[in-house]
Amino acid sequence: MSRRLLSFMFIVGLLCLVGAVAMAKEITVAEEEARAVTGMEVEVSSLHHRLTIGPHIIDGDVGTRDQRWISQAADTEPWAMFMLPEVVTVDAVVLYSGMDAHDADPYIADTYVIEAMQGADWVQVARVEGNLSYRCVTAFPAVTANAWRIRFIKANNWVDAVDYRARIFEVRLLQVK
Ligand SMILES: [Ca+2]
Repeated sequence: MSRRLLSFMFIVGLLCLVGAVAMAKEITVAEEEARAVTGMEVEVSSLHHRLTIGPHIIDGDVGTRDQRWISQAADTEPWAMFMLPEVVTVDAVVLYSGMDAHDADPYIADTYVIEAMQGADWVQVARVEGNLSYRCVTAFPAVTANAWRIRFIKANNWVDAVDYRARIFEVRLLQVK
């Protein structure tokens, strides 16, 4: 067997191993529900109208239109902040967004950053770009904090780009247990 073939087989084997590890880390909805941080308060940058309030994104309902937070059209970089009475250690965030609770909906949150308060500063722990999934799971190295924030850089991927509204069904911070 040539060295080139051996190298190729080694690389293929390595890729399979990396793939298997990535698969093993997939977070199921059951795991997400079991690990979701509770007892949070939420504050948001703006409201589309008086019924599209911030607490809707932590009410446990991930698929009902009327149970979303929707930000104001003119708020070009909306954000949602989550505050806790004590620190929690979190290693993933699940965000449900869009209009009709299905993948590739044009109103899904496209690009956003997840931040944790460290000392007096917001520190970025993850960035999502080009999201097309109604349920978007973002895993990152565990961070301990009592305040978290999601800043939407491109709050939806509607091509006309005249509508900057974030349409968020639910946000879950997943606690390391
Ligand atoms: Ca909800």
